[in-house]
Amino acid sequence: MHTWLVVACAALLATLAAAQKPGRFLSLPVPQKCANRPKEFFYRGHNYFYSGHVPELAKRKVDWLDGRNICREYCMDLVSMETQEENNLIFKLIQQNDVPYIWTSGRLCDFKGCESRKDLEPKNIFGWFWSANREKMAPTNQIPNGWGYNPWSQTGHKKQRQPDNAEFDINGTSESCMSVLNNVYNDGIAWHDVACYHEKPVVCEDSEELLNYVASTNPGIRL
Ligand SMILES: *[C@@H]1O[C@H](CO)[C@@H](O)[C@H](O)[C@H]1NC(C)=O
Ligand SMILES: [Ca+2]
Repeated sequence: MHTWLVVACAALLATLAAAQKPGRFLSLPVPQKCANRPKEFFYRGHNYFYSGHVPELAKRKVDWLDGRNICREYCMDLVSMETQEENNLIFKLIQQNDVPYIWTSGRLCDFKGCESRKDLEPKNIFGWFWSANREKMAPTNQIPNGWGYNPWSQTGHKKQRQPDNAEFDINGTSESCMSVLNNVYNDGIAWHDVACYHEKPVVCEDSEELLNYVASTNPGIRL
């Protein structure tokens, strides 16, 4: 757990290293926005929303870091699906609303601070985590504990199972961010590694860390 936290700090730097444009940072929460954040559905103590259902965000498609920052201003972060039940809710949202794709908080640990982590090798199997809470993901080639299926797609650009880092083979751009794609490769709704610069709508999920921070620094605020 503690070693993972080291990576956690590095994750903040990582977003910088990974960004094409220099000087990009994670946004701080905006108390007023946190108090009035969109709440589309509620599951196990967390609120969620799809950006396509929020009038002021409905037309926006953003890269992965901007996606995190849209959510973070609301005391949320990109969605993390640690359980099959939660994943099913997100898949249902995508299916019922015909959403083509979304960003999640899934991220490959391929930035500064990750090099020395032998436990994350090989990266395509052991190197993925949820950046919203820094929880490690199950090995990508296995059905996660407690799940009935492997959420990573069995196919993609190279007709290989995901993650396949396909864009790296095309032009050297790593597929370091995790998206849920809706049948883009005739593969149903499934997880894919995708280059972080692509622009997509987002699903945001409450961040306990940011909500606690805003609650403790704004006495009396109702979140
Ligand atoms: C890499 O290839 C993709 C897909 O063709 C393209 O959209 C992207 O702009 C390319 N990136 C670079 C750095 O050339
Ligand atoms: Ca891929």
